[in-house]
Amino acid sequence: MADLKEARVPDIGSSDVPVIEILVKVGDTVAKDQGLVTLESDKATMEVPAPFAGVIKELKVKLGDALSEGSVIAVIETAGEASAPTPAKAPAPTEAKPVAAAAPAPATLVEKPAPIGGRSVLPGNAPEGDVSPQARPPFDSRIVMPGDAPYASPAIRAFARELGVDIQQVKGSSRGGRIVREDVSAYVKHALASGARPTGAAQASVGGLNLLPWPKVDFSKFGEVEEKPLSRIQKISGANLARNWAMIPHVTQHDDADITELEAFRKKLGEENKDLKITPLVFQIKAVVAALKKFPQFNASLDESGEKLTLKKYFNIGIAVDTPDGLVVPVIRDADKKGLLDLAVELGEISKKARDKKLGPAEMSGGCFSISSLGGIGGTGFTPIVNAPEVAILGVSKAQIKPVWNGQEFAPRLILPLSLSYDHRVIDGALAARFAAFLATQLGDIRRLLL
Ligand code: CAO
Repeated sequence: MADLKEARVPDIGSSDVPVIEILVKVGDTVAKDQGLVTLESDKATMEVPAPFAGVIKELKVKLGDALSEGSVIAVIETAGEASAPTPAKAPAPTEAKPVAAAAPAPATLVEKPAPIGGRSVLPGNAPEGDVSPQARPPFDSRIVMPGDAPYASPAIRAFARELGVDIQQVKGSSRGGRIVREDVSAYVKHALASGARPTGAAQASVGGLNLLPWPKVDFSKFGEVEEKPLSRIQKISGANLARNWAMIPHVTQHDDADITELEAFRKKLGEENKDLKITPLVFQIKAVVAALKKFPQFNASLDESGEKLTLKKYFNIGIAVDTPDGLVVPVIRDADKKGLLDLAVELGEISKKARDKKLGPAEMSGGCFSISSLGGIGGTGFTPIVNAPEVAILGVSKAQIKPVWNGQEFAPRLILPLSLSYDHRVIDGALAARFAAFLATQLGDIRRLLL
């Protein structure tokens, strides 16, 4: 009679080991000891075999999952035959441990004839008497990795991933079909010679951008040149910007705010506070805080796996400041608790500190959302890069008088261009459009902003 049984991870000597390959799919018929998944820790690559033969009914893991002893890998429908312990297919005694980079054999898991049905242990970890070393046949990748799944050590797999090579495509030249470094190199050389690019899992995997090398050009061949190293700030912010641009699917939503009334109020406020520089930016900070309260999805951070969002209940706003050495982003903390004049004072202080290179790391951390204002310079719109792990950033360009139709005539209005870049994994286009429209409404109606 058919029976549903769970295939679990045996004692693998460490916990939270990531799944790097799934060797079966739902509906597959698997033989006992056939590999189900490959786990790769920083020390070893291990294949977890099916503890019994049958049909895969359900797969409980996906690539990247971290597994520990007892984690369920799959539900297997067995044919009902007694899953009596059978002699294990295992590496020779010297190969009984999970392999390190240079070791010759994979960490084959063998069934333990224990009372707990189908529980397996690593040969090296098997309690005495479980598996007789004498009973183990010599290592053969075709036995421990049915279906000709390739065997390569963690270092070689990492090497292949670095080069964007699908290890499945590489033919192993070493004993038992093991893939060595030279096999991967030969594969790449052959692929390049034949005009093909390395293909496969790494190409589709996270971080596997598979980019062409940076062009090397001798510019002096074309005219006079001068070399100038980037500043420390440029190097740091450049690396962050490159990561954020490459890893975050950006979309930029553009909108306009009619700030005619706001500008009149700002001027009046400036006249009343002559010792203070009150720029449009303080109103934008206020409007952003109101928008973050209404759309909490924008006051959030996505974790590294891209699966969990942390929503923040505080309102710290990063302000991009242009300095002679490069871009820095000091943070105005608890902006929701500060009035316009407080914000103007603080903005003046952090801008000065930034330009005097006096900002400490604490003053540049803890941001929820950033504003990059180029309005004092010019422009009609741009696409700011999201400041990870934030999920959105507001770019502000120069306000200009434009003719706006008011139903009867074109009236001169001061129009402020807004460019909202956002992480499309977290924020949908419609939500971004609502956020930007809300910002425009806030900035267009000073009474709302001051509520
Ligand atoms: N439209 C029209 N005028 C604007 C404006 C806008 N959107 N924003 C500011 N202004 C005006 C200000 O009112 C001010 O006018 P006055 O001199 O007549 O008072 C003038 O432009 C200069 O403002 P500012 O730039 O000194 O002050 P700010 O508060 O607007 O901005 C700061 C402060 C620190 C954000 C800004 O100086 C700065 O460094 N911006 C650059 C940010 C940046 O580089 N972003 C790009 C990041 S991606 O590479």
